[in-house]
Amino acid sequence: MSPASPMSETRHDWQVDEILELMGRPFNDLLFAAHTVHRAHFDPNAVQVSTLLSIKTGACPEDCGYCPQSAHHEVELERERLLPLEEVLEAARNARSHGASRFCMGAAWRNPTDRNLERVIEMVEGVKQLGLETCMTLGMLTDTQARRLKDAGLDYYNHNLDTSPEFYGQVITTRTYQDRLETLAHVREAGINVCSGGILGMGESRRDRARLLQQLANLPRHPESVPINNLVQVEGTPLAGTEALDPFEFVRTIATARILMPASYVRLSAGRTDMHDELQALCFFAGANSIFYGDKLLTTPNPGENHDRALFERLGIHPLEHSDEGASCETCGGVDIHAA
Ligand code: SAM
Ligand code: DTB
Ligand code: SF4
Repeated sequence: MSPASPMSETRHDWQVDEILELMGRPFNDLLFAAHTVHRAHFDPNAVQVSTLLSIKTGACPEDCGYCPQSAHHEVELERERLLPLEEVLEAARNARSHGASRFCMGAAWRNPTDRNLERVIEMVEGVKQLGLETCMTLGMLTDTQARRLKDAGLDYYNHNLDTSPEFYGQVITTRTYQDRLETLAHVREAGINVCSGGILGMGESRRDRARLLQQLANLPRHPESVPINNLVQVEGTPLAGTEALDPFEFVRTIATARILMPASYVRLSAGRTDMHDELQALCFFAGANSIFYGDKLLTTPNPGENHDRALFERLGIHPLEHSDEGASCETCGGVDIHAA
């Protein structure tokens, strides 16, 4: 059975040449394979919807070359201290009333201090009480911090590998790839669902994209959620002015992620404001089944809700109420076994 067979076993031993072979197939062959895998594991017309809120904006000590929130870059950005609890809950209520099933809170930190952790824990507890799934992205976590968040009821933690181990040093120098892998291990060991992916269009090669996917797919368990961001170029960041990625290359990466991590939610993440609806539709066909909803990501724009609602309608897509509803695997009937 070929590696792209819908019934192929979930693997954690992908070789980069196998991934490059998949990525380099004729476009229609790759999309057919990815869509077949997608259908075997998910309702192809259901898309999970998350809303993002920046709970602490700007002045980040890290030097990530893509990021408008880094204190190392000259970007026009209003800095904000950690938001008060009530403001966060108000935004979460609003997200819920607009159909989001998950509320993701992001902070521009290298890592949370223990004092800040206590404050974000109140946010997790409050948002959960509203009946929403919770996700946080706060930078690096120790094992103790991850366990504290788990005890508070955190459902997902987002921490991206961003790119290949080889290209990484050209984008970020203030923390290592190994630091990121360690945070992911702490999150996994604490029993929190892992959300981890990367950014395309930073000037990396196809091999770098394959290596990123290899790192994610060969983790001991696949991340439950895999955000694939297209670089949002922000004036003042070192990566502004990078040559845009061929959109078909973006779709190829989504399709390959779907084949490598068949039961994971693949999120068509940042960068949608620069994509035509046709390109987004191709991404959904290739296996993307999650998006951020709402007119802002953390600091940059996102297509407005009305636009996304109209797009879903035109494509016959419906938003998922809860992410474990989406799994419809013909082999096992559930998502957990695959993510094992
Ligand atoms: N500070 C925390 C961290 O880096 O882990 C959490 C917030 S950080 C903004 C979350 C993720 O957003 C980054 O890992 C990166 O993948 C993504 N991101 C940031 N700026 C971006 C941009 N300009 N375009 C696309 N993705 C971006
Ligand atoms: C992810 O992979 N993408 C989101 C979320 N995780 C936190 C963030 C995208 C940020 C885009 C730039 C900005 O809005 O500041
Ligand atoms: Fe800071 Fe996160 Fe932006 Fe890096 S990506 S500069 S860690 S907010």
